[in-house]
Amino acid sequence: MADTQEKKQIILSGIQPTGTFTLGNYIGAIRNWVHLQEEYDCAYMIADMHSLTVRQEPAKLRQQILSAFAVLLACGVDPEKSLMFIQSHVYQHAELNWVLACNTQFGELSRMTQFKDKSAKHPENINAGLFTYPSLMAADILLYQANLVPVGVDQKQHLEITRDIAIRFNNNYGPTFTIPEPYIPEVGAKVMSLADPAKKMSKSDENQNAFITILDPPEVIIRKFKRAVTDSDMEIRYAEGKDGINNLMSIYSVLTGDSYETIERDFSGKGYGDFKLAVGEVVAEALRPIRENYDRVMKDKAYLEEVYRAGAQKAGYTAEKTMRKVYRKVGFLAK
Ligand code: ATP
Ligand code: LTN
Repeated sequence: MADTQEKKQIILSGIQPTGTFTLGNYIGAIRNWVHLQEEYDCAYMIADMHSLTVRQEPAKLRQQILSAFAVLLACGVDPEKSLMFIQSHVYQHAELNWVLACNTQFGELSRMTQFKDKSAKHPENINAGLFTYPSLMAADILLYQANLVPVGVDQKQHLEITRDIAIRFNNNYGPTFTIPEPYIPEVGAKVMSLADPAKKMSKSDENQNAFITILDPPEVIIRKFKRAVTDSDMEIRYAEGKDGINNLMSIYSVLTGDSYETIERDFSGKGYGDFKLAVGEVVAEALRPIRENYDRVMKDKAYLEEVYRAGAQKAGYTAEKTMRKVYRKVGFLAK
């Protein structure tokens, strides 16, 4: 019976359409989005507004937004179970961003490591949006009153500032927002670059061999793993100082379900070459159905449009409810 059923907890997450998603995005975030949609009330968003914080080429961005949306569907995010939408289609994100930005301190934004990293990477374009990025992200989450936010570990700091902003707002204006918790996987929260295992695997890396994209064909995946940087030791074991091997082991472990002990036992006496090939094969196999689904979904533009339009409408309804409450709390006059 509907009225005796417990209300499901709400999940919201987003991903920027700044390039083809990597294996890191998949393992750290999207894969969990798919699992979580069975038990939670989920909303997943293409964060196109966030991607403007770095200069984008308009025609390419438009294509990437659609492609990113199709990749989510191809990975198994199901619009029958989850709300899927594109951030810029729901104008309340920009509205709440403003209110939250006025309740966020310069000092706390200055401490964000992503801001420091990205401004070092793009010294010619340290724009105000890059600086206030976390208040827009807080708006994304708080508009939907999310309880949980599944992300990779690099986003933990942004979740903490979101919580701080929400707690402060509730204290100043009375209960308004649900305080969200991060949901970060234990293994695979930070997949490292294959070229430099001290660095996070990132879709915007200039070195193509540093990352695997979700849409790479099997032979490319295997070639990239064969070239993955490891160490001069010979043993396949998870240990400090073996960043390259640790990274390969965690990828293998997440996708096969095997523990590190099992992997160490199964590959004892074998060389790095054998292990790299095995990891490449497991990844290629895991991504194969996604690539096939993607090719199919991308051909059906009418379906894509139908899903994102319906998503925008539904998201807008929830977002507007929160927005009306926020405007009332801060003292704006009702229309
Ligand atoms: P960019 O390189 O453009 O900064 P990105 O690859 O870091 O982008 P985002 O859109 O910023 O991707 O992140 C989307 C989601 O993927 C976030 O939840 C983030 O934590 C997760 N994620 C990104 N990179 C990794 C990684 N290497 N390992 C695990 N999770 C990751
Ligand atoms: N900043 C995130 C993308 C993002 C997001 C969100 C994640 C934008 N809005 C809301 C979770 C919830 C990133 O992954 N770089």
